[in-house]
Amino acid sequence: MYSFPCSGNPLNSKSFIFSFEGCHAPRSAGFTCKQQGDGSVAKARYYTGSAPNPLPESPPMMQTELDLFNPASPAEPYWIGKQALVLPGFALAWVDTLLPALRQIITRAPLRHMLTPGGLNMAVGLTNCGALGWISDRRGYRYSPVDPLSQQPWPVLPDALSELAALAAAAAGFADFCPDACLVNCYEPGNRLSLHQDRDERDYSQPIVSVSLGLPAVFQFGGQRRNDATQRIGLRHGDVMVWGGEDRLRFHGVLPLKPGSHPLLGSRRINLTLRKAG
Ligand SMILES: O=C(O)CCC(=O)C(=O)O
Ligand SMILES: [Mn+2]
Repeated sequence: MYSFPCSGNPLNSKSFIFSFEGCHAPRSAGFTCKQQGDGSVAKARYYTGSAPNPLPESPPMMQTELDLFNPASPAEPYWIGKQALVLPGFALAWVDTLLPALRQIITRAPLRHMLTPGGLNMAVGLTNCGALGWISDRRGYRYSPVDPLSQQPWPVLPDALSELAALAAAAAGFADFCPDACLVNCYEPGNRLSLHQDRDERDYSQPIVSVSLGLPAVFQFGGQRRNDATQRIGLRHGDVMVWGGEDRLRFHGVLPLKPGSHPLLGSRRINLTLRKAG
């Protein structure tokens, strides 16, 4: 099991080995994704393009909590908005590369509980990789090219993560997505993320790609207004969500994480949110 302490590790720049060579993600029009994990190999096909018209009447989004803990094979991708797509199991083929990379990121830029502008500590542990990192403190929410803890640039975005994000975005109809920011969220049981919009980025025409690892969670996907009804979407280890275009500013959040233990990540959920911030 990988150890990702939410309180963070001491800074250790010697262990950091990635070099950033720019975003050179493939721009393929469709591909086959291999599922890994329990030894079996499942194949799922993902397509680029826009949402089917009409949207499926009953996408498999109303999973019960029990379903979420069942290690079933990934379902087919499904749309939860005109430009919002859930890709179950999409990241599984990258997990073996992502986990050691994440470990190095967290060693260099430890997870920390950032201060809200109101002076409270956030429950979810956060860090970043990429040219820009999302931060919060008394001065507000913003992107910074340096980690305020070390005054050093954030660890580079691993190529595997850029590639995964570009392919997932392309599957949802967003060609040439080239993220420059990856926020790492580490949830422990009981942690939640209240409804919010992602609006600290410059260009809202760029989508958001969100990768879930570890314990399952229930994601809330609302509307353009805070009080709009929300859909509940079960997100499991390896699931990826993409939302952009007319769905880019929809309110969203995460319900309190249920206790549990994931074989690879233990008692936590890690979410990687990739954005084009600058
Ligand atoms: O953890 C998640 O699935 C969502 C994270 C999120 O919305 C954010 O970091 O802005
Ligand atoms: Mn968000």
